[in-house]
Amino acid sequence: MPEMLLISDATDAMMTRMAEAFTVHRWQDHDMDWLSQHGGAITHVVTDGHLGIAPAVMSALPNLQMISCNGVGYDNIDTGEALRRGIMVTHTPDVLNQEVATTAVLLMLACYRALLRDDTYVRSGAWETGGSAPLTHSADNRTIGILGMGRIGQAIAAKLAPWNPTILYHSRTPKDVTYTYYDDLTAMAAAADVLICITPGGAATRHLVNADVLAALGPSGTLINVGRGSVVDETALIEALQTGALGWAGLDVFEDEPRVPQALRDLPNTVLLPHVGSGTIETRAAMGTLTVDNLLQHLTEGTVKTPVPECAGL
Ligand code: NAP
Ligand code: 8YV
Repeated sequence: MPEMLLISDATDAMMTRMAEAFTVHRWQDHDMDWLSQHGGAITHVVTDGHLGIAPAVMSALPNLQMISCNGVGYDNIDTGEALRRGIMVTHTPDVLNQEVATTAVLLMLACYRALLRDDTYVRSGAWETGGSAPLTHSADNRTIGILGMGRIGQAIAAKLAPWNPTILYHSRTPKDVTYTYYDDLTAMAAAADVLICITPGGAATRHLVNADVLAALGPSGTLINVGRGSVVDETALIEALQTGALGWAGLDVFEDEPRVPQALRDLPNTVLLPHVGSGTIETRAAMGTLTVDNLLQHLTEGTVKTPVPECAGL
């Protein structure tokens, strides 16, 4: 039987299908010494966008043919090295678009309507003695800038329609959409009430959202990040939220997950989620199915359903 290395978690449904075709080695049960002995037997890897594959592990797999990533983001997989070695890399685009878009809208509404503050007001009993809760601001009719108008960015824009927004967007190249393109992120932030980040991570997008962008978004502005933590300068974000230079932040992703700075946790004007943008049973099942579909199709036919763009020509 062919042998594979499972770096990430896998659902029971994924395990059943993978074990029918492969001897599955779980990385959590092994170490580099084991890999130096057995690495030559492994042809396939399953991982996720967070764990990726460490360069030392990839180097210890001389006969690796394919890496199937259970997630659309793959910034922790060295696709340059994969391409050089002729290793196919796949990911899970599209099947999670709607879920991540729901998470972005959820965070935006929670910020505007102070959902966590008002929930605490009821649970703590403060309502019984304190009278009506303070008013919040409306999420309707806002100008919303989307950083990254790709598959998920477009799903977010569509899902926001009932709130009657004006949608702006920034990416390196304009897209075939009806929204207003800005080639300058800071200028877009200055024009927007809300900035929603949904670009990939990695060196090219690191700290795109810096102190200048946050200052442009301003004291009544709201930052939503459902892309990658590395896209936002977290130190600058904390300072902007502490000083009131920025109004609110709704964050699903952080620079050093799962460690979230205490300062962010202490702030009343943040809503924080543990990277659950795609984290429903239904969407994770769809992602898992596509992850294993790619794996098995590569094994049996030498083709895949959803290669990452860098490997599409392999
Ligand atoms: P996609 O279709 O490839 O869209 C990415 C968008 O980002 C494109 O519009 C791209 O346009 C833009 N972009 C890329 N590099 C940029 C740069 N340096 N500056 C400005 N814009 C840039 O990807 P997707 O499927 O929408 O997914 C986007 C990302 O969301 C994933 O890579 C992942 O990191 C994140 N994600 C997070 C969760 C979560 O659980 N929170 C779940 C799924 C995905 P240009 O190439 O023209 O610049
Ligand atoms: C996953 C994600 O939680 O798809 C992505 O890029 O960030 C999330 O859907 C992540 O890949 C870990 O599985």
